[in-house]
Amino acid sequence: MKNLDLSFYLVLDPDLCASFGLVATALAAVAGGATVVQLRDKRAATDQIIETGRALKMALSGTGARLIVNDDVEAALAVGADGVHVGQDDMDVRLARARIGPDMVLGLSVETQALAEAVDPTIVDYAGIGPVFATPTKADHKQPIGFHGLACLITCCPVPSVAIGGLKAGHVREVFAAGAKCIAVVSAICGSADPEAASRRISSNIRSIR
Ligand code: TZP
Ligand code: MG
Repeated sequence: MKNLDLSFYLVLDPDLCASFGLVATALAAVAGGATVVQLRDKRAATDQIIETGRALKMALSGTGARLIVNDDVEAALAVGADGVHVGQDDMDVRLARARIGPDMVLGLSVETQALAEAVDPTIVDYAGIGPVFATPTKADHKQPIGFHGLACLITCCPVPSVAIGGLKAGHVREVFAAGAKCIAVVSAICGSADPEAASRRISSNIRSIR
């Protein structure tokens, strides 16, 4: 998996990050232990994603954290991001892989057992599985799967799994016990008054079970 430390994955939300901004929130989260940062801005046009993505890439350089761009393959390429994450309704993963080449990371959202079984490990590097719980962060999310559903989907998914949806520091143990390689959070960090401390709580919980 292209040297990607998939253990602690921050997904940035511009609204929730409004008080500190995307770059400062990402840096605080990485200082607290986040290993992957995804730029997810559903309202931005490609130009705007590229501008923000370049600022993030510059800020994160030298930290060891990896940058993933959500949805927009062309923006991910223009930014020089480490990877791109697509949903089932975004660009087809075969087309995305053809466009980004073999070296960039490609993540795919998976919400059901059938979709988990259909993941092609020669194309997709990791699966984002969820939502584990209902969450106000993603208005149109699919049916929550709970930890039991998470474990089931992970069992039939041929690539490493990133659990997402309503997850907080207190869920770390159950997420990894279900077989996930990674916990992904948005509001647990972006909505926090102290993003670095919030991130540190999650990473220290991860360390405590390893
Ligand atoms: N995909 C499934 S749930 C979700 C995404 C992007 C949002 C998760 O946000 P939060 O605040 O960690 O519940
Ligand atoms: Mg998408």
